[in-house]
Amino acid sequence: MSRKIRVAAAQVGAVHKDAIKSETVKRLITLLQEAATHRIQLVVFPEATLTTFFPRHLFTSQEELDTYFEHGADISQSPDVKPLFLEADKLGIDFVLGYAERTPEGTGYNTCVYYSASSKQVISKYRKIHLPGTVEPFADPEAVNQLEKRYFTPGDLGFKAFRAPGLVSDAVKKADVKEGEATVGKGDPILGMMICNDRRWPEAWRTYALQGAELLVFGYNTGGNMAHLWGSKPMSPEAAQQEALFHSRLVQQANSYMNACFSISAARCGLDDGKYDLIGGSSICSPEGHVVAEAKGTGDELVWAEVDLGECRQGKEKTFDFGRHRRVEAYGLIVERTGAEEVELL
Ligand code: CDV
Repeated sequence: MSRKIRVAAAQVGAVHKDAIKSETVKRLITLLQEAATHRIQLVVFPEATLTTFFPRHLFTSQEELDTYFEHGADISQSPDVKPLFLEADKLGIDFVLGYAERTPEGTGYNTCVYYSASSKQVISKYRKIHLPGTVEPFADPEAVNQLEKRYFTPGDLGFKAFRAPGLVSDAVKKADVKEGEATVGKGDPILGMMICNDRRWPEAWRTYALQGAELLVFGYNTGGNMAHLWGSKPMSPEAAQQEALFHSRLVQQANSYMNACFSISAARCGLDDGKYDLIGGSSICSPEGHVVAEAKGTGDELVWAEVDLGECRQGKEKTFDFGRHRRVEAYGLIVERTGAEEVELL
């Protein structure tokens, strides 16, 4: 039984503040078409792919802010974005797309959806849970802001793993299972979605891994020079970028290994408005923590690989066989306490 699938991260370079959404979508379609030439089955696009990373700006006009959001309940019907869904149908490629969502009730979420070409519908939605940054801009006018706490509400959909149909040919289906038959690792691929800052939180990965996730996917917008946000010591812009890239790789490789899953990360990168740099480094990582494919530059670029989900079994059945080795009786604080409290002074 083969559990090989061909997957890609579609890295997207600079998208300026005044970029026209339909033009940006054309770039995504070009990446999708390139994916088709490699017989890719799943393409992951970045966080908030459709616009510049607007949470770095302070908007005083609600009308202007709302131009960066998708409105309505169904992204696949958004006039600017619909051509991407139609192309995916034509090419038979699943995709994950990040975008800013304004619900009909007016709530703003940092969202992504999984579109299944074989089902011809969105089969899963995730809303970013860990919102970094501040509500108010930094006092220093030179600082790069991260106003996600101002513009978005923490996601309300949890970390819900799901199976994607049509990616592996001989997946065991519920209806065909005989009594007592073992099905672990034989069904349709189990996926989980995160968005950017979520990748730095092991709780997110572990919650998915506890549902058997074999492939975690996420897009990101990570500034190369965010000293105000990180509180980092002074360093050159080049050193700051390298440090940001190092941490991005570190969390992806370590968490893929510790949760025995593949992962795909897709960067929005490059120099927005000739001023705001975002790191690249889109990659595909194995359950043993190795990078199997990685972006070379900071522009539009397809990063792809054929991965065998069967390779997750080693970690899931040996080192990280949760059922045999986890000790939940010792982990109470993880859910009882949010912030750290130092132990008593001596
Ligand atoms: N978009 C993000 O969530 N960015 C955060 C930092 C740069 C604020 C990140 O964790 O990469």
